[in-house]
Amino acid sequence: MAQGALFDEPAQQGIVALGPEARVLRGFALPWVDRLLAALAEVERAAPPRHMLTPGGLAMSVANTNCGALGWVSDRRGYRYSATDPQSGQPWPAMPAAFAELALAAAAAAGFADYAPDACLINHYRPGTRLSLHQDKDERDHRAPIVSVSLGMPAVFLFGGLARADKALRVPLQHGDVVVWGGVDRLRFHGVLPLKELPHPLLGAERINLTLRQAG
Ligand code: MD6
Ligand code: FE
Repeated sequence: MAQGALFDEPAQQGIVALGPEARVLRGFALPWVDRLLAALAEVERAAPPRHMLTPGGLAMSVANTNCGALGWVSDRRGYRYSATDPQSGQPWPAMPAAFAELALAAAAAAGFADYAPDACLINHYRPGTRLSLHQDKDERDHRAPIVSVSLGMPAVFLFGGLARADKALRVPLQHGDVVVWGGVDRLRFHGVLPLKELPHPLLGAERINLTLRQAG
């Protein structure tokens, strides 16, 4: 049975409910992929992906960069949003129109109107890369949705509860899938299991995740 039925709404083709205000939109980004990848190449020419340091001083296994008015950064001082790229001292590249359009459409399809993302974190995963369970709490508004776009190699997304120890759902994500979580589900713990080496026809042995937020 589609999980949508658990949340008192008709199950819709390609939409899976992970919570009252959390949805997986299967293949939702596929019509945007060409525009996303072209825009991504432009963004990364100006702000190349890099392995930021955790507050503990270790290099993150994910390589990341940002676009939009604000970018998520990590270093020995902690996690925060910054209007400039610490590597160049310049503002982050502007949010490409295709990113914003996709994020708005996905948020609307998941029940969130008036979404205005001002930050997009771009994560690059290789085989073996993982993202440990965490909550996204560095944004000003802890209810505005997060829109997470998967490109390239498949991954298993962990979607837990409001406490770290809560059992996490294991959600397989494919190229083109979009996950949206906000409202009562916004502070749920989430992460990504270590990636298997399952090269993708378009992107090879890489997974790219675009995570859009209303941060400021
Ligand atoms: C992902 N990323 O890469 C999801 N959250 O699939 C995140 O959930 C995330 O990379 C907060 C800060 C950095 C991140
Ligand atoms: Fe996160």
